[in-house]
Parts: sequence; structure tokens; C-alpha cells
Amino acid sequence: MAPARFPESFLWGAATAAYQIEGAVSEDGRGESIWDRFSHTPGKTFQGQTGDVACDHYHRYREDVALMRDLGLRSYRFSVAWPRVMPQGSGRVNSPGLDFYERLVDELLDARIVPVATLYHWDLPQPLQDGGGWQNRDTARYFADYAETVFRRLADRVALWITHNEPWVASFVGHATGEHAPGLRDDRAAVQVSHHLLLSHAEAVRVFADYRGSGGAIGITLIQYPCHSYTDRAEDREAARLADGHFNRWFLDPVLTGSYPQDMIEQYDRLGWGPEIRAEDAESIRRASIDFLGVNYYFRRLIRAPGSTARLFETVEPQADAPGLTAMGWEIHPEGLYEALIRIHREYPRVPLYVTENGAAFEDRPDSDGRIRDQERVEYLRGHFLQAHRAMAEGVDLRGYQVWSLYDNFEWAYGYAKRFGIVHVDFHTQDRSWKQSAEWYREVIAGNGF
Ligand code: IFM
Repeated sequence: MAPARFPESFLWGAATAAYQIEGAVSEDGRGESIWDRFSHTPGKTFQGQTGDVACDHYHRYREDVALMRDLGLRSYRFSVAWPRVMPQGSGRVNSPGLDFYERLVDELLDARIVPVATLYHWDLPQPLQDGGGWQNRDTARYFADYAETVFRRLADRVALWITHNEPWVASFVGHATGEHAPGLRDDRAAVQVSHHLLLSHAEAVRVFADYRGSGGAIGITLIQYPCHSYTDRAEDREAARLADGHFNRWFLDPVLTGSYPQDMIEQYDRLGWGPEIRAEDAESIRRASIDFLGVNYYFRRLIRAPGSTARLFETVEPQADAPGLTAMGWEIHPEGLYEALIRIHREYPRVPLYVTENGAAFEDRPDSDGRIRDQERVEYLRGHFLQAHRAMAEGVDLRGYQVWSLYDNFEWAYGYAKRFGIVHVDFHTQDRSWKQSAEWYREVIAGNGF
């Protein structure tokens, strides 16, 4: 196989999120988030597990950064917990919360690791949820205030800012299927939430203009699900087009072209899910131009026509025992990453791209010597790196790649049952140990390819 070489400046890294790794949920003035409330509600997560302790990163961040340095990471993507910075969601700033992120960022810079900070990775302060959460458009304004508070403290040191992580998931898994906090089951609410998330993104980008002088850049991370028609039938192909509108274009279009796709506005209106979009919101979204786009990719979706006109499409889930699935039951389909990157490159105005998440959960089993030889994860990553490389060879301006995840961590509704880490975490002792994939990744970074 020909070697895959990446540019010298390629920003190899790993990603995590606050609620998934930090723990210390009641320390130093942190307020309650919707994920604290949700995970403590019986029946919402696997075995009632919570992020109360998680990887205890809040206390162990120094040793964690040392581990990142040993891995040779060039960047580290983490998220800032809004309830640590503003326990009520708005108003009073909790300085000790900001101090933690300042210590973390300084530690990263000392280790010559580029900090990549996400402002919202799903942990809305519970008091804001009590006031309507993301269904309330005021939350967008509070988000911009929170963002400014964080910029004021850290814009001189953080290289890449990501406003939101996967707004599709925050909207629809949080408000339509109810599997994530706050656990609503209301399609109309979910579409409205998606608009307010995008509005808040636009507001934060506007606020960031005053902090540009420090040399940082701002973008957003969108999850991409290539949507493939299950059959060749015209109705299935049309359903796949609408699914692409729902999962992908509904977010790509406003972020990269400044307006929502008209066909999806019509579809949501037809279903009675149409969001209220004020003229000034549309203007705000139109003006918010980003410096880069973060792409998260895990799997494609197979789509067929819905059984009822009250839906846009149906997703055909893989058979649980089908070969080639991860422990999440997700199909391993590396070509989907190539497809997503090329599609953005060809159909949207040019913008630098970063893969801000890609990785897989497997049933990792230690060998008799205690080591985890996670060959499946190595193959998974190699396959996806190759597809990223292929896209770059065809002109895609891809500047970095963050593996999900640095650590096994709190996988939301699945609790600790699904392990995505390249580093194993023993949740009883908090011992961290490198899996084979971490060793392999270190070589990839050191050699800038494989
Ligand atoms: O763990 C999540 C992460 O928080 C967001 N993207 C997908 C990952 C795996 O499910």
C-alpha cells in the first residue's frame, strides 16, 4: 500500500467533552446542568450511571496533559462547561470555574499542544432549562454572553473556537427522540431548538469579532450523515434527499451560505414543525461568517420512503448481528467520511475543514498480560485516515483530525458501557492505560502518516 503522508502542519489531536470526562460536578461553584438532572432521573441512562465522577479529569488534568504530550498530540479538543462558568446560565460569573479552563489551557500550551475549545457540548445550565431551555430564544442571547465571558479570559490563548458540537444531536436527540437531556419528545420543539442553536452560534461569532486580534479562529462542528437510498426506487431516493436535508443541509446551509434550505422550510411547515424565524434572526445568521468548519463523522444512513406522510423518511437500521458494526451497532463505512468532505468542498463556499471527531466503540478485552490490543480500532482509524487523505488529494482543505476519544468516558445514555477511548480508563481506580490504538496513533503522528 502506498504510504499516506499528511502535511507538516496537520493538526493531529484527540477530543473529549466536559460532562463526559470532568466529574467534580459540585466543586468550586459549578451549577447543575441538564445532563446532571437527566442522568440522575431513573431510567434515563444505562444502569442509572452519571457523569458525577467520570474520568475525574477536573482533578487529574495535569497528568492527562502529560499523557497527551507523551502521545505526541498536536491539538486537544475539549469543551467548556457553561454551568462551571455561569452556574445560573446568565448573570454571575463563577471565577473558579474559568480558572480551571485557564489552568488547563496553560498546561496544554506548556506541552506545546494547540487548545481547541468547544463552548457548548450539550451541558446547558439547568436554570436556563427551567426557563424553557433552547426553546426559548433568550437562551441564544445568554449563550452569546457566556461565550464573551470565556473569550475575555481565554481568547489570547485558544487557537480554535467551536461554538456548538453537533447541533443536530442537541436538537433532535434531546428534544424529539428524548434519548438525551432534556429528554423531550416533540418534533416541532426540536426544529425550533435547532434554529435557536444556530442563532446563538451566529451571535457568538458576532461577539468574537472583538477578540479576533488575538489570532484565534471560530467555527462550528456539524455531524455529517451521508444519506443513501436503500433501493433505487424514486420514492426512496426522494426520501434520502429529504433525510440529507434534515440531517445535513439544515445546518450546512445557514452556517455556510447564510440561509436555511427552502425545501426543508416547506417540509417542516407541511409537517407542522416549522420554526419561528424572525427577520432579525435571518439577518444575524446571514452575517455570521466562520473561519473553519468542524466535521464529525461516524456512519452513513440508509434511507427509505416513510410509511406515513407525517414523516419525511425512514432510516433502515443495520441488523444487530450484521458484520462490520461497532459496539454502538454503527456500520463501519470509512468512504462516508470521504463523501462528506468532498460534498462540502464541492457544494459550499470554500472553508477550511477539520475532522473534529471520528472514532469507534468496541468490546475491548484485555489480553492475559492486561494489555488491550484493539486491532479493530486501529483498522477503523486507519481506514478513516485513508479516506481523509484521499479527499485531501482531491483538493479538500482539511487541516486537522481529532480522534474521538482520548479516553473511555461517559457515553451519554449508554453510561460507561461503551468505550470509545484510545486510552483505557479503569473507572474504579482511575488508572489510564494506553490501548494498542494509542501506541499506533503516536507513530502516525510522529511520522505524519503511515
Ligand atoms: O460521545 C459522543 C460525543 O459526545 C459527540 N459525538 C459522538 C460521540 C460518540 O457517540
